[in-house]
Amino acid sequence: MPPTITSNEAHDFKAHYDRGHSSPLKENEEEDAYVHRITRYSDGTVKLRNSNIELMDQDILYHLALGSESHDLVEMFGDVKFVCMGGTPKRMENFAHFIMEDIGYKLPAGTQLQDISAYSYRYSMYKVGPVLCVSHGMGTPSVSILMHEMIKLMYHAKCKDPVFIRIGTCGGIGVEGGTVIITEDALDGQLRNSHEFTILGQTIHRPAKLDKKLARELKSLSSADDPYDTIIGKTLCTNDFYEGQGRLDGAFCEFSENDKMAYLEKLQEHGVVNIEMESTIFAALTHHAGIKAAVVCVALLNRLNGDQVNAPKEVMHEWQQRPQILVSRYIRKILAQHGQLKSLFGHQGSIKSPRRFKLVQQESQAHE
Ligand code: R2B
Ligand code: URA
Repeated sequence: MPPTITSNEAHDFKAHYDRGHSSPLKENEEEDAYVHRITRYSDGTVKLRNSNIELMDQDILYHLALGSESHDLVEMFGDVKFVCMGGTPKRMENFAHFIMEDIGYKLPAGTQLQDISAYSYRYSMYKVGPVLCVSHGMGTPSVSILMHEMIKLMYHAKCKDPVFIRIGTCGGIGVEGGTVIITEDALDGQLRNSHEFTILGQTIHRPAKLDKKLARELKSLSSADDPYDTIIGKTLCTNDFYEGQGRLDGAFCEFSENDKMAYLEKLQEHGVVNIEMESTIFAALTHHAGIKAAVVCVALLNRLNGDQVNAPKEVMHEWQQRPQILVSRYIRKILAQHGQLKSLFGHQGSIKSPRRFKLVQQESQAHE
């Protein structure tokens, strides 16, 4: 019998923990097994840690412009295996087109990708078969709202063992612009591997744990032929881009360049290789929901050399494709393992000959 989920799982988990453990490794395994037990039904579908939801007549996912009774969420999203999130609507739209091409997913003739959450005016969402591409905005509050609704969406849609991956940008520490960084541990501003929540006026921490095996698997998919490095390291997550990341170029700055460099060097000694603004909440909420997750970012600059993001637009555009390429390799690999990849070799959607397609397009445009 699965345990009944009480409204006070913090105590539940503490009691479980207080029974005494010998090694940290064992503690980790036990914690993972416990979280898995309370977040999955036996068929792998997502179980919520909130019994209020199933008692509600309907659940409106307000910021996604979706509802459990207004939409057939099982029909719309039941096949989702990968949820890829990134900051901007445009990047996620680009990723949706990229992954569509890469996994050889065909839309029915005459249809095109649509922003499913367009009417929310908050986040954007594109679905390409088993891949959901969602924008999450900037900073932890924005991600937090989205994560609650995405996890509930997984539950309502009866998705089985979904994997969440954040594809983002960051500042590198001691790494060059264009380097791809897979997060090993997400740290908050005080270098704690957790995310701090204030709930009913109380401060609580939830571990900001990502799936280490998934991080290694992603790293293994980087190629010696990639004209850039892909590394694994610790990520600092801040609540601000300027003072919070030790920049000298905000509207305010009350520390010296020496203070800034000493701070960045301290981070480096701690194994921190990049700074961004979403990883702790993303890691804490996926971990709390028992969802396997990873964060893959590209560095837009090396913060040891400066603060301004000033690489040319085309260069930045190419850099931002790099995490997408890695994640796409992973998705292709998993789909291929499950015999769900239509073609591994340069699939062109419904285009038989790209050269002839181009000619036909040019011909049509000439008659516009
Ligand atoms: C990276 O880039 C954004 C700030 O420019 C923020 O969302 C992040 O994590
Ligand atoms: N995103 C950040 O949060 N920091 C940077 O320096 C660059 C991108």
